Amino acid sequence: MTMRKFRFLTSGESHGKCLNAIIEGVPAGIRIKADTINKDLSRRQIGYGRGDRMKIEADTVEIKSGVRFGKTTGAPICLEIQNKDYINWEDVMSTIEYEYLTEDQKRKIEAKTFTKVRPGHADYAGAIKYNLKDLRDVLERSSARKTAIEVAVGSVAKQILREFGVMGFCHVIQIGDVRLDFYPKTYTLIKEKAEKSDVMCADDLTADRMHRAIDEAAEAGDTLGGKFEVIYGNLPIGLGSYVHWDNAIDGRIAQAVMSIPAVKAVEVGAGIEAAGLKGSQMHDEIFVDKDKDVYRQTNNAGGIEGGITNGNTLIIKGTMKPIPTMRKPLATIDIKDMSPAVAHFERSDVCAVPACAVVAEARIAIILVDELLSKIGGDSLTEMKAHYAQK
Ligand code: EPS
Repeated sequence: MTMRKFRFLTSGESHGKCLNAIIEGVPAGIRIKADTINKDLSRRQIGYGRGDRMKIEADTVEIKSGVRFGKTTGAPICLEIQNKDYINWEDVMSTIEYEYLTEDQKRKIEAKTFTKVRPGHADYAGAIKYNLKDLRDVLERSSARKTAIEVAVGSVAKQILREFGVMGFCHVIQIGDVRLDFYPKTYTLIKEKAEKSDVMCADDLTADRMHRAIDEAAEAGDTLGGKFEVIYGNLPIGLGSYVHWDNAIDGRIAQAVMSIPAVKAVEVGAGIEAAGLKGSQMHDEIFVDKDKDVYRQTNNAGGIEGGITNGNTLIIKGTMKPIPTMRKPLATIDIKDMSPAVAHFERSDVCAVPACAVVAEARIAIILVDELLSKIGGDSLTEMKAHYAQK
């Protein structure tokens, strides 16, 4: 993703020492709280159907630079999350040259080496692309563990957006074949109910059915995917553009969500339902009230027209496939000798759709803040606010 104003890189492996990010382009004077980041990190960890790894980790961020007395200084911001599990993987993840390792260390590494590719994972294509013989070298970075630090970056983005009244949330609308059919009436209600649910579902009965579906999948050694929705309100008109295809904000958001591990589809507003609607049913008619304020009675566009935010609520849906690491493994091959095999299994999650929703909420915040900074600019919050008032 080419970022324009809010740029960042992350590093870190699933069982390595830590996950890091360096963010560049955050104006000075923005209040950034580690506690707020930590709340988002723990939201990503909750979720009925997560595996034993989540009992080990209690993700917390350390802000290592760019913030002084609670506010950004304009300098790059460095964030770090320690992997608590690293203590169990120190030898396996060693950076020291192999010949200098002890026999005991080599035995531990051997025990964690694997060559039986998991269908649906990055294992096979990744091993061939990078010429890697031990699939651990693929797993470690392809793992969804890295989304923890992305959520921390997204949380910084959300704290910038909040200064401009832009707020978002996410909720789960499907797990396996269990769908949320009845939405609470307002976004506030959906948010409140979903926040209290360990499957992030805004309806208690549907949440119970989701629990049962996860239990059944777990018993069968299987996994489940699902669908989530991310909502952002109070966005200004004019983020994104139609002038070039890579400026369209729907395209940028789709890329940001589609590249979350296991995401297979992204929808904007009415999304795939639009195929079956007539033009007269799809498009949101425009009205003005007595003060000449523009309003609409529908939002099938999901807040974007012509690749530009149109002032309505942003509505994005994402579809996640079932997790490919399975207790009842699938038929595959062993890349050591290309013989038939059953896929590798260590431990895994049965369902991570709520976590995926939190990651999508974070990644969308990153795109929104990048677009906001591109539109209004400013080296400090004061300057940004002055520009925003004139927009
Ligand atoms: C993952 C496998 C599991 C998940 C992990 C993603 O980790 P482990 O192999 O250590 O049990 O828990 O997700 C996270 C660690 C996380 O923080 O989301 C995988 O193979 O992608």
